[in-house]
Amino acid sequence: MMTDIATLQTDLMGAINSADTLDSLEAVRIAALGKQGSVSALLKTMGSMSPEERQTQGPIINGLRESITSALAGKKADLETADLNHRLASERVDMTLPAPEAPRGTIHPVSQVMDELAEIFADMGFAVAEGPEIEDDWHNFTALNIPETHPARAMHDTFYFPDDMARDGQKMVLRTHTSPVQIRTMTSQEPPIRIIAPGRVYRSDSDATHTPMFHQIEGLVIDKGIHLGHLKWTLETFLKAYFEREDVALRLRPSYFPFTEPSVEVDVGYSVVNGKRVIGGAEGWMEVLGSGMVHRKVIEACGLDPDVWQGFAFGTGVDRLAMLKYGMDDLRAFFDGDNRWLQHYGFNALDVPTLSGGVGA
Ligand code: 2NM
Repeated sequence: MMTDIATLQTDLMGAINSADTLDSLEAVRIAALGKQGSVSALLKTMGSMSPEERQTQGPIINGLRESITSALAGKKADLETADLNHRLASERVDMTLPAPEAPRGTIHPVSQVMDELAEIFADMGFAVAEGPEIEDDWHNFTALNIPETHPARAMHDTFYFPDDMARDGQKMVLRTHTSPVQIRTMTSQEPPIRIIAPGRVYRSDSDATHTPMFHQIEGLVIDKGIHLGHLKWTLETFLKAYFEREDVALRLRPSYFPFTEPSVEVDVGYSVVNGKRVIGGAEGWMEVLGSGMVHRKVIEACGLDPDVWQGFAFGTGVDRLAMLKYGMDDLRAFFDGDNRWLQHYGFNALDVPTLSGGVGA
């Protein structure tokens, strides 16, 4: 029995030492300590031993188990270290290698278009304003003349936060438009105001043409004596600069928004070239913007006197503007993060959009 155990110990130690992979070491462990293992079999024999026999054999068998267990653990650690060292050596990146010919990353079309828009409006004297994406009910709805029961609240498919996240008794929402940024600007800055507010907005709506997050840009002008003529000139100048052509025809249609009176929807003329709609000409009309004269109740809600200050506002979808200018036809691909799409539609990081160089250059 003693020699059996000594032989088993020598054999197992040999097998452990010569195991050169984690898999072959695991095979040795199972052969020794697994359910059907040789050491496990010895441990089981202790149950049928006489007390005297157990007193002499017990420590020997347990000693065997302990030494095999610790030899296995030691060898496992060695193999893991060797494995890691091998990977560290073979997966090393040579930082002295030359950089790839061209940068691999691209500017997302949404970022590119936002830069172009900021550039165009900067030229007309507009500053860029930003605000929180998590808004309170007052800034997102109430100040915009959208009271509790107004159907526009349902129209907006709002993502509401749970009641216990209310702040100052205000229910919190993911902003459904960037208009709360205009409200924040009117309540914190003295007119005259000329701003654009680009950014992410959220609506609980998802299908082939709607994503629950999308990008909007809104503009606001507040000054004395502002009228619909200023609105029309601004939008026409913007659309011609953005689409980079002079033959952009505008069609203004009366509409309704709670925050503007009168409200105006703006269509642009398009023509069909190689089966695709291209802005310019007037074969058909396509809606691109919502706008209007800021409602006097909105001006009042922001603490301004509507008999002194007037203004206009407008809003549109950045993702849709990008699709129209650069010919993408699937909105959902914008947010898939598929590098092949970005390689195709993305922009070179070194092309800075400027008006003089052509914003789409
Ligand atoms: C639109 C259409 C029409 C708008 C109004 C305001 C504010 F804050 F001044 F009242 N901000 N944005 C507005 C007006 C937005 O988007 C389609």
